[in-house]
Amino acid sequence: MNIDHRVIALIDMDCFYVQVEQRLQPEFLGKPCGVSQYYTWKGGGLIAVNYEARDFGVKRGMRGEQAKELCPDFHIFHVQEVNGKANLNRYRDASADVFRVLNANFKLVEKASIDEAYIDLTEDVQKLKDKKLQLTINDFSTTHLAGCTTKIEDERIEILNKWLNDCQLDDEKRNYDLLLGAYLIEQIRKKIKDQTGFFCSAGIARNKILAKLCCGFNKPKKQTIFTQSDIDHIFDKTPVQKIQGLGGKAGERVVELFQVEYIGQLRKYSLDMLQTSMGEKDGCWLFNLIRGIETTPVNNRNLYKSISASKNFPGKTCLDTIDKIRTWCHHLAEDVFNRLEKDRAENKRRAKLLTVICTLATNETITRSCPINEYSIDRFANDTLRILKQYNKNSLTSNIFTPVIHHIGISAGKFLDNINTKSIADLFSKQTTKIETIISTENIINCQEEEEEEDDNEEDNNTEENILEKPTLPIQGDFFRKFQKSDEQTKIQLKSENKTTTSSSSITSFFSRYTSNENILNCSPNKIDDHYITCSKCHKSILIWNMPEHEDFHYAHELQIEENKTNSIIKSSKTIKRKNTNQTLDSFINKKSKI
Ligand code: TTP
Repeated sequence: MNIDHRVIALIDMDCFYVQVEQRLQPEFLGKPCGVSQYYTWKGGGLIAVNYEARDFGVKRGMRGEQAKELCPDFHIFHVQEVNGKANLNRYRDASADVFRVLNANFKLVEKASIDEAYIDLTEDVQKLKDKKLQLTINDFSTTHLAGCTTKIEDERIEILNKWLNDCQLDDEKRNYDLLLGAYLIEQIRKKIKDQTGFFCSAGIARNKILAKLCCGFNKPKKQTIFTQSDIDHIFDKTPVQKIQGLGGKAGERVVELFQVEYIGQLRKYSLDMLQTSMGEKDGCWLFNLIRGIETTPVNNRNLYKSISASKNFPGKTCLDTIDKIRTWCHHLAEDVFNRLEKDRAENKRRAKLLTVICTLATNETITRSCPINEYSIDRFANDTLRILKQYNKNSLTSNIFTPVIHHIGISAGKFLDNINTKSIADLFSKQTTKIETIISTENIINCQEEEEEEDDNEEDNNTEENILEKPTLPIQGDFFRKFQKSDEQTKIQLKSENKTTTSSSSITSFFSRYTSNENILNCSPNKIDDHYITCSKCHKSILIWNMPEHEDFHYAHELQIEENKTNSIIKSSKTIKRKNTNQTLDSFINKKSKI
């Protein structure tokens, strides 16, 4: 398959959590609404806001009370709490409804988050070509072209109509497959609406990055096509950090290093210059990207890699007795157990590894894993408690636990696929014949003590299942590590190189070398968006609220590798000092939620 002729779509549900709530309470349809989590302080923090409310200036991250000041009719839905902890099941179930529709209609669907999916439409489009459809503007009632920014409907229709005719008449049919892709996405979006009640938006392009970028151009309830000829003029106005993979720190580095604001400004740098500054892989990835080439495939992935539950206990809410810890171990175990059971029934698989993560008042974060021999709330809770008790400095007879606990998470992962429900008992019994292993790592994080506030410290501590290898851009080179080490040095080097900017003809010749598939190196930087942060281990960017589970995955994964290597019973502790000592994940999240 020629990678440059792929047709990729990104479907993104509009203000998803709000729509889920409105489906349950349709009387709020069309009214300004938002969803808040932990309704205890100033109306709770808003994690989703619908478009009616956005018109009043209400934004995610605001407090419910602030939203009401801006929009007195604003209605707040609250995330359900079970045992004092956010329960996201209703959103997960709604997401499953959407994915059922997508999977029933397309072969290659990748779940990118709870409300986002990439679809590789290339084959579907080829099949559609054989049908020789005569498409008209009426087939594209919500379609926009990325290069056309008009808000006037008549103008949209006129411009799109012209493009549509050009596509169908063009002998080379250069954009015809994008048009067919857009046609398929118009259809599927209607199906999603009919079958789930939810509206969504979409982007249609040659690759995932462009599809993701243009999906946001005309939200909500619309879709946008990004053609190759749009790239230069759109990139000239697109801030570097708007590109997925170049958000957050990664984008900051690029901006700082190359002294640019917009992604298109990087076009003046030659491949050599980019590679000299960023390393071979990252430089090449960026060089291709700014020319609209990005080869990351859509991975057919719909299942979560781990199922997790976690809870923060900031300030005075810390867990300081065995009784409290036991209760929470039970709550978290119950949450994970229920979702594992559902997952087993639906997906015919079972988790093999339980990972417990805990942050103590000493700023240590401990991660330990043990095999899952059976699905049982008591077993999960007891294993977790047993692990935690090892860090209690008090006597075994005392109910007091020192140092106090500020966070507990448990995560079940390492799934064994294709299990036959009848043989589950067998599978578990086989597992129990193995010597039970408890493997441990201790990861010391220099956390800053969180300022004690109201419950808002708990925000974003969702227990969202993680798609740990999701939106996989391949792990890239060591651009950021390199930058951290020698920023100044590289900057100076670039400044001098900048004086001898490569001429456009030489860029073209470079470019032509890199447009054949063999030469487009599969190299990608971190995937960072507004809501993404970079994982220090794999350098992928991860949705902020998925980070705790993502980290769990690494620990569990590393532990499993260790286990396989030595097949030992108990592994010695391993201490990893984190590079970023200034900010904990929690403080990052909490700060963000206060914006
Ligand atoms: P998003 O897709 O980022 O946003 P959205 O669907 O609410 O709105 P948009 O139309 O702009 O895409 O997130 C999907 C859901 O994930 C969102 O409805 C609520 C939840 N979420 C959180 O719980 N915490 C967060 O920090 C973010 C960003 C989202």
